[in-house]
Amino acid sequence: MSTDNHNGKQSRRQFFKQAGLAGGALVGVAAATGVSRVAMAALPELVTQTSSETMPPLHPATGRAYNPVVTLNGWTLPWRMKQGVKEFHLVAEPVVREMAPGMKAHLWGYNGQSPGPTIEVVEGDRVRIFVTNRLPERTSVHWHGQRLPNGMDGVSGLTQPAIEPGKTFVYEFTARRPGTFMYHPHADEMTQMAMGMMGFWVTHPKGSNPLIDEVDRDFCFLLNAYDIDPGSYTPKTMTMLDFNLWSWNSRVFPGIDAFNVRQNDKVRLRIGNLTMTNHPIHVHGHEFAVTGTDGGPVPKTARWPEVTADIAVGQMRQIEFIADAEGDWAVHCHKSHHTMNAMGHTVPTMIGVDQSEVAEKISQLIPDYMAMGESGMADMADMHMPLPENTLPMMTGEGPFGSVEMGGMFSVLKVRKNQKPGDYSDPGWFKHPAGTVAKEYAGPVGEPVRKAASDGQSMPRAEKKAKPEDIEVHVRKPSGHSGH
Ligand SMILES: [Cu+2]
Repeated sequence: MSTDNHNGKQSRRQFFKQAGLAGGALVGVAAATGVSRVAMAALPELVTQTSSETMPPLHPATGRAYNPVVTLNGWTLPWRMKQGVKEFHLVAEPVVREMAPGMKAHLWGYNGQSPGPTIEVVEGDRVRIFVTNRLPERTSVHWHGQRLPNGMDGVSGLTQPAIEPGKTFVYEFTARRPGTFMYHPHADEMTQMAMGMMGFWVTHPKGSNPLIDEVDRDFCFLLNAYDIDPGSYTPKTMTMLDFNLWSWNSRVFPGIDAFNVRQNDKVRLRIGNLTMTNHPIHVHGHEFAVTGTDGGPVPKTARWPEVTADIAVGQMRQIEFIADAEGDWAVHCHKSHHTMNAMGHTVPTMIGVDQSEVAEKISQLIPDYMAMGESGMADMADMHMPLPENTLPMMTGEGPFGSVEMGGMFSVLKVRKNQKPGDYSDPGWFKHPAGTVAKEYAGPVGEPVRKAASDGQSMPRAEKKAKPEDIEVHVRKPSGHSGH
C-alpha cells in the first residue's frame, strides 16, 4: 500500500475516532453502498456527517502541521494526500438539518449537513476538490476570496459550464493566501444559498506570520438566514428581507453550542456573512480586535478595540481577544429581531393597551383566547403555548436564573479557570462568587423627584400646559410586511 493511501485511511480512522468521542456519526458512503474500491479509487472516499454537534478539531495526520479550527455545530472535511496534492470530495445534496432540538429543516448542503464541512489547508498547499452534484438542479462552487486561476473561480456560465445533476467536476489550485474564506454556489444562487449551500474555508499560514498570531482556540461559523413557515420544513426561497430564522451555521438559539474556553486563552472567532443583511456581532465582557478580513490580515497599526463588529453581506471577519474574565458571557447579533425565532411580524404593538375588556368579549366566543403582549413580549417566553409541529418558540432557552427570552443568533462564551487546554466540552453554568450577582433591593423606594424647574433648561417650557388628551397620540403599526 502506498504511503499516500495509507495516510488517507489514517486520517479518516482518526476522524471516526474523534467523531465517536463527540457522539457524532460519520458514514463512509463508498463502503456503505458497496461500490467497489477500484471504481472509486480515482476519487477520495466520500465522508458524510449525520450529526449537528460541534466536532472536536481535526488534527492533520498528513501534510504540513497546523493548529486546527473548531466549526460551531459543524466539522472539518478529511482529505487524502495523492502525489503531494490534498484531495477533498464535496457532494452537493439535499440534507436534513436540525436547527435546534424540536425543529428540523429540509435544506440543501454538502456531505450530509448545511453548512458543508469546513475545508482546512495550509498556505502553499496544492488542493484538488471533487464536487459531485446530487441536487435536482445544476450547481457550481465559488471559492470566495481565494487567489486562483480564473477558470477555477466557479461562476457557472462565466468561468465554467455548470455541474449538471449527477455529474462530478474537479477544481484544482494552490492555496496562495493564508486567511479566512468560504465557499458557495455561483449557480441559481438565490435558491441555493436560501436552501443552505455554503461552507467555511481556512488557509493556515505556512510557518510563522508576523500578522497572524497563534491562538489557543480558533472557532468559525457562517451567518445564514431562512424563511420557514411555522409547521413546515422547507425554506421559502423567494424571500428577500423577511426571514424568520437567523442562524449561525444553520442553528438557532438554544441549539447553538457555547464557545467553551479556558481563562486567559487567546481566542479567535472567524465569522462569514452569507445572509442578505448586515449583522453587528457583540461579545460581552471582553474587548476584541478585528485581526483579519477575507482580504487578509489587518496590519497591527490599523487594529482598534471593539465590543461589536458589524459584518456586512458577503464579508468575513476574524476577531481576537484574551478570554480573561471568568463567567458566562453572551455573544449575539445586536439586531434584536435577529435574536428571536419564527414569529408573525404583522402583530400590532400592544404595550400599554388594556386588553381586559376585549379579551373578556372574545373569550365568550373562543374559550381558549389569550390576550398577549400587554407589557412587552417577555411573558410569552414563560407561556408554554401549543406550537405547530416542527416550530420553535419565538423566545426561549432556560438559563440558571430563568428564561433567557432569546432565539436566533445568540450563544454564550463560557470562560472557566479549570477548563482543560484542548477541552471543548460544555462546563455547565457559571458558579458566581458570593455577592457578585445583581439582586433585588429590599429597602424602601421613594417617588422620583421630577426636574420640573424651567430655568434649568436651555429652552424654557411654555407657560400654557397642554391637556393630556391633546398630546396623546394613538398609533397603530401598519400591518403590511416590513423588512428587518
Ligand atoms: Cu443579525
